[in-house]
Amino acid sequence: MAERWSLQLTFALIALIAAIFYSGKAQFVFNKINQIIHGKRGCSPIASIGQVTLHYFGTRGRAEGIRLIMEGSEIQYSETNFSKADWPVIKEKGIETGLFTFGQVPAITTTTGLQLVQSKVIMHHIGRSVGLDCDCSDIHICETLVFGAEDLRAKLGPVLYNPEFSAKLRDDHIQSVVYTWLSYFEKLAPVEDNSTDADGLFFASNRMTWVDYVMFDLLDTYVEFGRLNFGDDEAPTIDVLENFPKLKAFYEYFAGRSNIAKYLKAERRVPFRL
Ligand SMILES: N[C@@H](CCC(=O)N[C@@H](CS)C(=O)NCC(=O)O)C(=O)O
Repeated sequence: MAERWSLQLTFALIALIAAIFYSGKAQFVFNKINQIIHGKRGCSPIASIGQVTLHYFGTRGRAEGIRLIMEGSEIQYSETNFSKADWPVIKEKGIETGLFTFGQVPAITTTTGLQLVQSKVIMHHIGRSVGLDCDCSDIHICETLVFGAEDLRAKLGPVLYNPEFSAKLRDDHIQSVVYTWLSYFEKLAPVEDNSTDADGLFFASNRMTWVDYVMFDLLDTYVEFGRLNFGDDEAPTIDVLENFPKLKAFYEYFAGRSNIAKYLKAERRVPFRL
């Protein structure tokens, strides 16, 4: 009797798998099962990652997006905050142990035994662990935004860390690079849409995702860049979002979310430029 049942069950399982396979919906079904198992939204949710140690200098730089998503998601974290003087020794050690995969930071280690580098990979991984992954149907939109953000971001370092950095260099960079790129992002920015169930301004999936943190961090970096004070009345600060109403609305909406608003004002937040 038991044997007959197990045979029937095996046939039923094979029939189910075949039906899912030939319907072309296998990916959809697996994603749904994954969502149910983890109780989190998004294309590829994962289990919680525990407490995090962020390995970075005591500056905002490429770690700030990671701090923002941890603050917004109430993930407990501590930081190494090493100095530039200590870096050569720390770097050698990190390469030796395998923590700094490419000899660079940010990196994270977690109480669940994870170690990871690359700022956007870390943000995505954290996002997946707290239900902030994009929907599967939006992955290409999210990747476009993140890769675009990375392209713009890569142009900032050489200007900001140029030993000759001045108000003129800042203003030239804003006029010739930042405005052009913000005009591209303006076209992708969210608008209030009452026909969806979105309860705020989000770049993808009609809800908050890790990509909103990437975009906010990018915009905040340039807002701060435009506000840099050179102690000179001849070099007034620039409101970089002034002519980008959709980006400005997103920026203000996101900055006003309660955990983010608290963090933006917190004393522990390091200044934009030391
Ligand atoms: N694509 C990497 C870039 C990392 C990167 O450029 N890290 C810099 C600090 S922001 C670094 O580690 N510099 C020290 C070095 O290269 O020795 C990311 O986004 O994490």
